[in-house]
Amino acid sequence: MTQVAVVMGSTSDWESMKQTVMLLKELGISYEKHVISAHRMPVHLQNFAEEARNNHFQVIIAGAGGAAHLPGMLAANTTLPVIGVPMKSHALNGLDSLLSIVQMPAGVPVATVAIGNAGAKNAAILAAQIIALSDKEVLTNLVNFRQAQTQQSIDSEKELR
Ligand code: RP5
Repeated sequence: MTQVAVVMGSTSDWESMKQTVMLLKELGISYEKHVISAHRMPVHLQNFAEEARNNHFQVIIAGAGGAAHLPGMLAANTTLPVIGVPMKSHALNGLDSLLSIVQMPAGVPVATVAIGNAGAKNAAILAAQIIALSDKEVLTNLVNFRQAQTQQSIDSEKELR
């Protein structure tokens, strides 16, 4: 059973979304990655979202840019948690993506993270935190990840000396 679906609107989103995949691997979470464009593949999008729970995914992470309707339309068609990652677009630096993803109407939430690489990484960690509610192995990986991150920050001070 694959735990997380990583969906992106275009292969052009991969540069950022590979950060998500790298962290999911580090946290020991299984994933599938898919390119599904909300505008160019609307029927695929609906079918994928409707079948996501039956396919045993626990969380969907969706990265999209510009008129970024992918996370919202996935959320509209599933009761699984959807985490939206706004891509840093060329025209508006990702502000367009952020506003498209974050401004969901009441009733259909998308957990929206930061624009670009930080958001792509945090999406993986947030997915891990959701999965860790019922998965002790992932919880252990998450705790170890946090401890290593804290230690790195402590050690980084030495570079200033
Ligand atoms: C969105 O449009 C994608 O998520 C991507 O960020 C943006 C541009 O897509 P391409 O024209 O590069 O395929 O659907």
